[in-house]
Amino acid sequence: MDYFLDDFQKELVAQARRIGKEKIRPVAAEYDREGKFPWDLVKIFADSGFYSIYIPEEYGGIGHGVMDLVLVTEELSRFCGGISLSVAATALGTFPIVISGNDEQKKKYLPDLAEGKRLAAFALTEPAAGSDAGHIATRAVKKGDKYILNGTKVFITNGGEADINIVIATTDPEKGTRGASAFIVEKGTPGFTFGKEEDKMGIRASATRELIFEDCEVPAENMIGREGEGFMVAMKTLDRSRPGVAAQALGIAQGAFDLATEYAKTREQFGQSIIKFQALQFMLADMAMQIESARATLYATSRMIDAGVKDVAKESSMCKVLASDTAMKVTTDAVQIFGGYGYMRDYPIEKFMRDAKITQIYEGTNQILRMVIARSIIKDINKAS
Ligand code: COS
Repeated sequence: MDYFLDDFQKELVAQARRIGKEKIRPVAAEYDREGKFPWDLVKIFADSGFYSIYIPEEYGGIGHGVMDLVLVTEELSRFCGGISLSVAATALGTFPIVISGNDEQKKKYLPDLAEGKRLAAFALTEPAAGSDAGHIATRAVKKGDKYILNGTKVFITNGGEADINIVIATTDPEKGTRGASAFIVEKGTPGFTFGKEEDKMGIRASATRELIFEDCEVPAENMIGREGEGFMVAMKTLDRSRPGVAAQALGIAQGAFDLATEYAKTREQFGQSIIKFQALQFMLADMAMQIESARATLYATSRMIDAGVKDVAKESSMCKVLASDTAMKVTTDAVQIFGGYGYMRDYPIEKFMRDAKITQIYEGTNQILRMVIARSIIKDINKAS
């Protein structure tokens, strides 16, 4: 399908594809096996301007939006869903500053993030607060011109590698969602350490780590927005970042589809290539339709966000659910097309299936996001009646 990308976007996609083919594909299996963070590729992404896409021009970025970020993330993820994640995860940790930060915070942090000199992370999840983001336990207590943070965040993407961490903590536990606040916490701040490095099923080239705060003193000027606005900062951020997860999922699905069609063309059984069997053709047709539906919804949502549409919780959830469910289905079918070889680590396809799974879980499980979609539908019905 033609999505009528402009010349800049076409060039961006071509550049990301080149990097994917030449730099990511040859090393993807090694990074996956060793579970190491791809700093050498981060440098290439930084030199290519991938971290600057969504940052306003006055703060060192190129002032484009979610759509261009999605195009790059999708393309890089065709080659490795783990290596590509440093870009989308940094966007997740940068959006709170872009959306709700003040001018000083933007001037201080955005130029380095745009250049890819420093990475960002977003820390909301805790051991006992995953989907129920309104009930976090990490505490921030005001003391003079500082806040003292205590608590633990888990499963933080880019954790340990990111210099700039957005931490959601409660300043008033009685108030639930209205008692949370958002802080910028720099790596190296006394009282801020890193815990367990997770050994994951997929996206193994990305870093996932615990963030531990023990009497960590954060300057009050590092609060994003006002006290009590942290939950809203988080929700608005996730509305913008979920298309990034959708793009990662879509890229993984497309990458698996590319490999599956190539294999089906060359693999022979019963005296002919298996792509000639209708059973396989129907599978490929379904995979292609699912991928294209996910892509159309993702691009439409991204364009809505860039056009300034305010309430995109429903659309952003829809594109994430659609693309991640598609990724799981398509990668599972791709393994099926490879047959016994698909199950073996010697072949690249099983990695796509492992990488796909997380996209149904993080930045809002697909169950929670279906709830967000349903709530929005009910709200619209009530408004109309
Ligand atoms: N944009 C703006 N406002 C929003 C919003 C959004 N996307 N989502 C919720 N809000 C507002 C609500 O309107 C409500 O405002 P009022 O207090 O003025 O009524 C407030 O925020 C609280 O929302 P709600 O009542 O819906 O809170 P719940 O505790 O029921 O939880 C969910 C809402 C489940 C949607 C939220 O906790 C969530 O998104 N959880 C998943 C978190 C997640 O993605 N975790 C992954 C880790 S982050 S990488």
